[in-house]
Amino acid sequence: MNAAKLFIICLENEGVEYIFGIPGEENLHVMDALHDSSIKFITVRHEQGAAFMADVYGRLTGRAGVCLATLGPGATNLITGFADANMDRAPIVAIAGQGSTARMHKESHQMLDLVNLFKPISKYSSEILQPEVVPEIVRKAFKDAQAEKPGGAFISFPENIAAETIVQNFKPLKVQSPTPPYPAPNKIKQAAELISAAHYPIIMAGNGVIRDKAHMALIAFAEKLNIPVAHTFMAKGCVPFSHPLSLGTVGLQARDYVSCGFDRADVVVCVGYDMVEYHPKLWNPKADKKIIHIDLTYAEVDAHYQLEVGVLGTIKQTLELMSEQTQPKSGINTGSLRELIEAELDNYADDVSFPLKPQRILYDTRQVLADEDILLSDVGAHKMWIARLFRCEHPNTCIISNGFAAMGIALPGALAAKLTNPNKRVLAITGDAGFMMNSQEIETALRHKLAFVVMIWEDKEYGLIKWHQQRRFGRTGDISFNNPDFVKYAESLGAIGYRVNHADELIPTLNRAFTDNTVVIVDVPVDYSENMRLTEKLGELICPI
Ligand SMILES: Cc1ncc(C[n+]2csc(CCOP(=O)(O)OP(=O)(O)O)c2C)c(N)n1
Repeated sequence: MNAAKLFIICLENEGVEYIFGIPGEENLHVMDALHDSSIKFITVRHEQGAAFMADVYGRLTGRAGVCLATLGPGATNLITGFADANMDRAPIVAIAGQGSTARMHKESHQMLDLVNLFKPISKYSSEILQPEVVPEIVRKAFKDAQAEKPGGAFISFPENIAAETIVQNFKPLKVQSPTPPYPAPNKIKQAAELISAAHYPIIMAGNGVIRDKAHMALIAFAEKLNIPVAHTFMAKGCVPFSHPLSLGTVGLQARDYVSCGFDRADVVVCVGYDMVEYHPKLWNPKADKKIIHIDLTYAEVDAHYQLEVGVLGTIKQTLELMSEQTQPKSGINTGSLRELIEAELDNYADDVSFPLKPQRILYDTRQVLADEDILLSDVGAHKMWIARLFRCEHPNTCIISNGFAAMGIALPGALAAKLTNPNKRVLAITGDAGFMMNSQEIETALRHKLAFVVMIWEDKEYGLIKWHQQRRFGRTGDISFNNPDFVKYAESLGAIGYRVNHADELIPTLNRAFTDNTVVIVDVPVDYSENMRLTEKLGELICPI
């Protein structure tokens, strides 16, 4: 057996089902070993697509998504999707071929120091320099990638080492994951006393709640103590939008209705919260809130995130123990904030203006998608609207990248979502710019018979950047471009394309797209004049009592 074969056996041992990637000259042995394996290789059209697929696979399953590239340019193409997974806390393992160790000490064709290139964007980055260490490196990569907070692990595999014959009988290592600490009783007591004495506590839930599968415990905790819950973009669904204690999504880098809840709060209970998404300065500008940090990992240091109490342990256990010792709150009314968001959506239910308003698009989208279906957002102005207004009822049914926030994730992400959830309908919503960044993966999806719908919000501009320019400087520039005819573009790839020409066409078009059972592009012209209208409205926001 050669080292490449042992490597693949180790990946099987980790439960790897798919590798997303592009084969290259320097990983011929690894690719060849895959022929005798249960692992399915998904050949993609750009390594960035492979990394985004592995990113979303990791986010949805909690198990590391795996992507593969060749050395040099193949590996550098992985970087954006890999960094996105790392900062969105999605477990990912990237494997790159590497030139022979006999040419590492000098300038050589396509050779880069990949281990150091990946170091700042990963939790672990290493190179296999002798066949015997394959089991340890693979195990460590998966363990690190999957442990809280999950992220990226990178393995460089030089071609001559992959080809080397292994003389001894090396086997994969036992798969073990760390057991989280039991929350310390004195910390639970302190936190419970703080909440009991609070005038207006509020919960800020982050994506850690979903990763720890603690959403039911969170809902029970909030209900028992009658404390309202706000959540970040990536935690959408940790408490159902329809829940009376749900304050909705925070994270628009501006004030929103939910900010009123934070203004009032004296104690903020941060559960699985990650400041990479929403900086504490935005919700704790005077650094005067009493903060309780509940998570599997200790808090990041920040002048606006100084803790009163930090409780480390599984989120479920912590919340259960705390609720037993905390006095329930009374008289907290969250209704008015929720009603504002609901009214905002409902007001546009019958809006027939064209191009379509973001509110109308999201109202109609919710009519078509079942609560369990999966919506993936790309990055742009559309993401802000989705985060604010898309009514999400369950965890992992509205996937937003809000750590690294890289454009181009939604389409390859939809492929991974369909692969992992074949019985759910999957919709990617993307701007026209983000769509063009990875649209080549439509061919990959078609080849693998993975059916999903991609809705493009077409404005022929970098919409979010225009919004920022308008807001900051009152004038705009260098943000316009032309698009292909998206219907013909879809058809040229073998997919189906529709263009919505009237507001009332959106629902029937989406319904039809889902029954087409292939990759379908739905081109929806969007009216982004609503962006500045929203800025103005929120700028004048007076908090309801
Ligand atoms: C890879 C990448 N490049 C650039 C950015 C910065 N950026 C964020 S949103 C945006 C514009 C997105 O335009 P589009 O995809 O058309 O969506 P829209 O804002 O119009 O909804 C840009 C350039 C980014 N987040 N990611």
